Amino acid sequence: MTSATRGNLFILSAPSGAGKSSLIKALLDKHQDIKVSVSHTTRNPRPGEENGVHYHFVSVEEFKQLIDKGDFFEWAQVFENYYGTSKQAIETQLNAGIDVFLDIDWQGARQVRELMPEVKTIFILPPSTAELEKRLNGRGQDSQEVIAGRMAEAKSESSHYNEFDYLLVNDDFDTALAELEHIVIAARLELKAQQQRQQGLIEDLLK
Ligand SMILES: Nc1nc2c(ncn2[C@@H]2O[C@H](COP(=O)(O)OP(=O)(O)O)[C@@H](O)[C@H]2O)c(=O)[nH]1
Ligand SMILES: [Mg+2]
Repeated sequence: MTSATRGNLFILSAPSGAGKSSLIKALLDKHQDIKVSVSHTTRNPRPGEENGVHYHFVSVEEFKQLIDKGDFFEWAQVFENYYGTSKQAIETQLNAGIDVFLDIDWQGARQVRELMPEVKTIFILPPSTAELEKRLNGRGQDSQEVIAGRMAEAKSESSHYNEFDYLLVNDDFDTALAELEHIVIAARLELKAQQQRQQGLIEDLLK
């Protein structure tokens, strides 16, 4: 058996309300050979969120210990809470040839770009301010103030769109999903990876 070609690392960032979680979920459902890294966070689980599945939920104290131990590949404070990607979570999978997605913010993306310049980074925009407001409105139970706060956070995250390699607009979900898949497929076809994967064929054709 030949050693596996190393997997590609992707970052998906977006303001809350752009539909990032749904896109990642659909991508993973369709492609069993893609994984998303499970981050650590100090925020409280929301209803339906499971520890170890959506996030590893930890206390601020535990999070700081992990920082001190050097366990994080990247970490950031995102608005009120801490979030981080553990090194171990991604290295094993990349080495096994698995493509890994990080659902992280622009601050994390900056750190990963420094450490792994070959990372492919993707930013998702919502189709309009009106649609974003509709999506952030939730069930319409939140106050105008809460919604205005979410809109301000979304604007602040969106202002970093130009630091990314790819820019998607999530207007039609299926279109955005197909675009995301194309990015993954194009990355798999890059020369360096293909030279390794197709080594036997290339040697045979050129001998
Ligand atoms: N830097 C960094 N950001 C993260 C990490 N995990 C999640 N985030 C980001 O933190 C933000 C808040 O995530 P979350 O609490 O799930 O709320 P959401 O806005 O509903 O997705 C999003 O922009 C996530 O991409 C991480 O490990 N590192
Ligand atoms: Mg999320």
